[in-house]
Amino acid sequence: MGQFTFRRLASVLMVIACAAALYAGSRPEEVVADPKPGGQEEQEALSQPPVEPEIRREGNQVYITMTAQVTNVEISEGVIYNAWTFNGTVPGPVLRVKEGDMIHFTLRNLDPVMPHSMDFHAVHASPSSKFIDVHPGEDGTFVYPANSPGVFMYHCGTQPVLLHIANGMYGTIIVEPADGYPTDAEVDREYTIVQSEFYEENDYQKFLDDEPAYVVFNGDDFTLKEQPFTARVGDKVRFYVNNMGPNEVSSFHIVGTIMEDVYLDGNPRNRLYGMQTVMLPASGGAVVEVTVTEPGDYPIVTHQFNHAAKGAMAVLRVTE
Ligand SMILES: [Cu+2]
Repeated sequence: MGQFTFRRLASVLMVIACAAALYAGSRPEEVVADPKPGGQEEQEALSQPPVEPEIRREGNQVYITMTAQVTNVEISEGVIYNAWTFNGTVPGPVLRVKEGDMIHFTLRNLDPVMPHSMDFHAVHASPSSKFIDVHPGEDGTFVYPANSPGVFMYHCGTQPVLLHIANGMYGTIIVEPADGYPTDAEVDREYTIVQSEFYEENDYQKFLDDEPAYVVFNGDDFTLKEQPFTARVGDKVRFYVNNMGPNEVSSFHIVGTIMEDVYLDGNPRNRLYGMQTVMLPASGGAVVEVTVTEPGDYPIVTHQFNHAAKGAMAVLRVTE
């Protein structure tokens, strides 16, 4: 996040250690292993412009092409994270398909250094043949059915997975139920909220050990406060919510409302009523519906308030 990361400090220390080792007459590689995988500096110097995903439908065959790329994103005002992304945004684009669709997915890896992959939680597939690495500069195409409706996480599944998710490679795919939700006709407007965490930039040890520095909705800690979701008094508002983690759960709550209908993981058969808070495990999703009865600003939070204080807050602005 800063210009001077712990990793750079480590590399400076390594140079000093190597110089000391040479001076002492031993070979430097015996003293300290290179902590930086090759090409990391090349990645850090890069910010590839976001590109739209290509999505084309022929009947129930859906052709989706997405990119893996390295792009700077603003996670807090003035705080830039050199992220690993799908299509240049964190989270990646919200995808929507229908139950019963066959997905023809192509991952175009624009990252010059690092292999990446795509693990769709929405599909039935053999991970060892369909969620495999696509190497720098290459395309990989995989075909799988989306047979279960829901709100699903997608993420890069390249090892170590924690490194790729914490660096920004995730998003949400909504698989619309073939017969819709029982409440479809009542819904006046709908929004998507994706919760995720940021740690010290690209620092795997901190991903493993530390508390998140930021917990955010839709990729940063300011946009959804400055530009609230909107509704009118009497509207029924649907939120597709999905927690990316990588490490923390979300206790999703909308202040001033009770959730009339909740579909856990977005499956219409997982219908719950009258909930105050929905627990979203890492990767978990839900469809959450509330009717707003009075004008005002309704904060949307994770009720784990240390995380809300670190950014995971939005506003639903209701007017007459
Ligand atoms: Cu990746």
